[in-house]
Amino acid sequence: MSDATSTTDSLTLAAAARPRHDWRLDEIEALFALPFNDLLFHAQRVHRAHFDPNAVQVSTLLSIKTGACPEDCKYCPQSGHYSTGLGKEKLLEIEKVVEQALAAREAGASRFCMGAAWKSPREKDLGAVLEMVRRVKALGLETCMTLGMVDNDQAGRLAEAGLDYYNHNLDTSPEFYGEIITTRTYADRLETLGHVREAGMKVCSGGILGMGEAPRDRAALLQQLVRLEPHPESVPINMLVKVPGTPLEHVEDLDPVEFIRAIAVARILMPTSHVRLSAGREQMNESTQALAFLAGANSIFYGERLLTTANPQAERDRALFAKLGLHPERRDTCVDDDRAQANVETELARRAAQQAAALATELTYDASGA
Ligand code: SAM
Ligand code: DTB
Ligand code: SF4
Repeated sequence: MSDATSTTDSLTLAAAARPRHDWRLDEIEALFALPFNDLLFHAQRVHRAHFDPNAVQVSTLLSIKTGACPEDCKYCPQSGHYSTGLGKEKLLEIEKVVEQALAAREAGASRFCMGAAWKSPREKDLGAVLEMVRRVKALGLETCMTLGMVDNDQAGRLAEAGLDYYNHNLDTSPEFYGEIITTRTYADRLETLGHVREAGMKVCSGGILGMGEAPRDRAALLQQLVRLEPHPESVPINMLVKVPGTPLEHVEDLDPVEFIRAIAVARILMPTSHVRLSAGREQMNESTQALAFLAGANSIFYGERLLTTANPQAERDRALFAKLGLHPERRDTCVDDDRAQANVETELARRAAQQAAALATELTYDASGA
């Protein structure tokens, strides 16, 4: 064994035993520079110390408010600064959200993530958002929201309504950040993450790769994430989805091997966090996805849509899981199973009654018009 490998051996074993927050940039860069096989071996070993290596957490995403966002994130199809063909939509009705959550539960998701294209939630929308959390949670699903920046009071109210996770990404390194977003600062993002943590919610925070960043930016992003105490419970690693009309539409592709390296390093640095192979799977082949799971990714978005772009069809993911011998991870218990089942039945009965009432109105209207 070479000296470099044995040093990494003791570093990664120690990291697996006691998560660290003080990784230096040169240490992180050294992990990135390992021979690929060594890196994957270390990552897999750390992964196995904390997780069932064949279990993958499954979340489904829903955009509850799409488009016309005031922020200028260069990667994002929902920014009002770019012409991507997305119109401005209103906040979805609560019933529509519950309907989609029921479908996600039926399809096997354990977490339901709701995203809004806001700088931050407005008071007039918060009541409906809180009700969405309560209703989705009652179905026995874990709940996650991503609504932009939140203050202490908003975070507290979301937590009180039963929100389990709040997603707010750092996106990239502090050094590259200004090239991508000018309308909110890195410090703003860290402040929101602080409010989420103080309110007692779990933190979901990660970034996007393939935006034209340098290798050092990928290491520096991970360094920022590991500085959070505790580490984010959920770390989404997105591969940029290049959407026509956004300024990053024509950026050069990131080599998939570099993407897998970042997943493996994230796994080593944050040994007890779920690392999510997030946006970009629709553009990835099965082998790249298999390597991502080997590197320690243990969460995905499941269902044919992310927020506004495509994700693999559920059927394709089920086939991939079967091929790789993976299984969905069981959710954390949020409400007890019997109560969740009773709530699901109440929601289904409510839906059936609404449909019957709508049909009756239609028939009455037809009859009176005849
Ligand atoms: N508006 C909220 C915010 O940004 O705080 C929440 C929704 S936003 C769409 C959630 C995350 O999706 C972003 O932070 C970014 O990491 C990711 N994202 C957005 N567009 C993407 C793209 N084209 N490719 C990959 N990830 C993307
Ligand atoms: C995250 O890190 N990725 C998700 C979720 N958190 C909200 C969003 C991906 C969005 C991809 C582009 C789109 O579909 O609009
Ligand atoms: Fe708005 Fe979020 Fe898109 Fe940025 S990433 S433009 S904040 S929806």
